[in-house]
Amino acid sequence: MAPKKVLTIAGSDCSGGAGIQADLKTFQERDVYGMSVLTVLVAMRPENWDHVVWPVDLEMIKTQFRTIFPGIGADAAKTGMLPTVEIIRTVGKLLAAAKIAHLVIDPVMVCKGTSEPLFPENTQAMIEHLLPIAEVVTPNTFEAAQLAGMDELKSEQEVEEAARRIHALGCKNVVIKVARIFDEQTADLLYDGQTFTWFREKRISTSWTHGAGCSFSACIAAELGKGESVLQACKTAHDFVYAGLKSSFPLNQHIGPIYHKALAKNA
Ligand code: PXL
Repeated sequence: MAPKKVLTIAGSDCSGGAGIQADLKTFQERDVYGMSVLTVLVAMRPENWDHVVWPVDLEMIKTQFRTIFPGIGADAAKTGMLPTVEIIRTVGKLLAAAKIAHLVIDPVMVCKGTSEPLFPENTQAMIEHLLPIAEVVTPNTFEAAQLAGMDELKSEQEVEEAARRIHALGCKNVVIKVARIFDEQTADLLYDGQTFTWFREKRISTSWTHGAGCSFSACIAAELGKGESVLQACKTAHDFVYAGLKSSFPLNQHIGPIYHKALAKNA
């Protein structure tokens, strides 16, 4: 039987840990056929790992998109880094017109190690053009606070309140990735508009977490594409990333990715 087809619309992280590189590795691990629409190229200066960001020409983004829709079709899609308001608006319109069965929006605002949004004006554009068409949106706590219009999230109650507010923006399901609030725990919170489901783990003490967020949303898209429920897709993504984090490793003194093969090897 032919594999399900899943599309990532995201940026290139030439270090291989995040962006489309992480998404395609995740798709391979989850046994779906991965395709990509590249929105931006990201490179890092070797001295200090400062990011250099080069958006892809809008016409070329549209041309790539048309290769997939209507050219091929996909069972699910996810978005990652979309660097400009214009690109967010265009991708939102293309996705809405394509009527994709399953759409996961990863509202990427920062890269690991940076605390300011790369493109602050993009938050409003994501709220307007992407959240209303999302089946699942997967912010980290920083992105969740920005989308919800809240200050830094510091408690379980505040994370749940942010999930409520983001859900009210029109997406069907919200998953907030809680990496840093609790001392002993990492957790993901799924809110479907009715029920809060917490996936909790003992916290892993590592700095090598690059690509965890991208891989999480990619895994959800893969599982939805294969016909899993949102709840099961989130559980699998949680387990996939947690296993990857337990086996994460440094590339250099600045950065270290999760290990995408970890869940399969330990299984
Ligand atoms: O981890 C966020 C992220 C997403 N997409 C691309 C990136 C990064 C961080 O480096 O480079 C392309």
